[in-house]
Amino acid sequence: MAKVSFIGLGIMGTGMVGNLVKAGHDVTVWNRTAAKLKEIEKIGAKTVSDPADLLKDADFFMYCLADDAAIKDVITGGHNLAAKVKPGTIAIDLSTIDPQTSDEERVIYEKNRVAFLDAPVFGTKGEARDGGLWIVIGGDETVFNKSLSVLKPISETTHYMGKSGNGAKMKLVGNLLVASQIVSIGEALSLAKNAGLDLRKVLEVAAVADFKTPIYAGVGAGVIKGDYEVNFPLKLMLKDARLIQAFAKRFNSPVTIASTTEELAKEGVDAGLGELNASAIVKVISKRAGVDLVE
Ligand code: NA7
Repeated sequence: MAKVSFIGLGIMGTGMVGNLVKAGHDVTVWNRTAAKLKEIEKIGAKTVSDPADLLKDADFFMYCLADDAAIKDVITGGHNLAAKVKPGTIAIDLSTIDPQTSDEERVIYEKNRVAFLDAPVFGTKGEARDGGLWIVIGGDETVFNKSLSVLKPISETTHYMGKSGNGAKMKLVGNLLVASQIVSIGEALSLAKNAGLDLRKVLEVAAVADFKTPIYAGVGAGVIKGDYEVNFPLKLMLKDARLIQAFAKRFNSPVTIASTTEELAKEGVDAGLGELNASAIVKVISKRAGVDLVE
């Protein structure tokens, strides 16, 4: 079993650590907010109070942090751990970040003879807790194969996407699809309500017709109950909408849905909904539409 150093006890990282421990790996964790370390010790992970202590003898250095700023604070600047990792370690970034930031990480690791994979994940709290994430990976294929012992326990699927950065790129492409579905179910339910349709019946049709998706089903079921319990916070969807646009701009590729998502998510975050589930974007849409979707 491998020695794994892990950073980030957010919604996603906490589930990942649980499954790495369950798989029998020797996991040591650091998190910025120290209070979360006490909790993770209860499930059998070791903890350190100084992140530099993670780097002594790890086989894998894994992290799942909120955004580019966090990566810059912890990995490539600030604590600058990328420059301090022992040669021979495999570093795996599971965060959703700009592919350019991922490339900055790769450059530092390469100088230090540390192999690096960008390996962001699809799925939210439930998939992280149940080891059912869908991971997309960029980097050297031999390194990817060597990392399966730590990627498999946290995932249902691992897709090797090719060269370094391709995992980060795939994640933004996928999140564009996620955003489009959350916005479209919000607009569709709001229109249906305004038009006098029974939303339960609308969702029944959406669950069987050729446009069915798990996102329409999951978000739809929550919205008609008024349940916005967080699995993936709205504030991170705003981050992703901005990342997608910056990424697409480099190719002059249109992403009108991402700019709509940014506008709606920002309105929600400004209204204090940022810590709710990303489906709270539907709250913004239904408010604009002048309807209450709770049935
Ligand atoms: P959360 O639950 O918001 O957790 C974010 C984690 O990142 C958490 O451990 C934070 O530490 C950590 N973080 C955030 N900013 C920093 C800085 N500046 N320095 C150190 N640590 C930091 O997010 P999720 O778990 O839902 O998502 C994680 C990623 O997966 C994200 O990219 C998603 O888009 C997908 P804290 O506990 O707040 O001290």
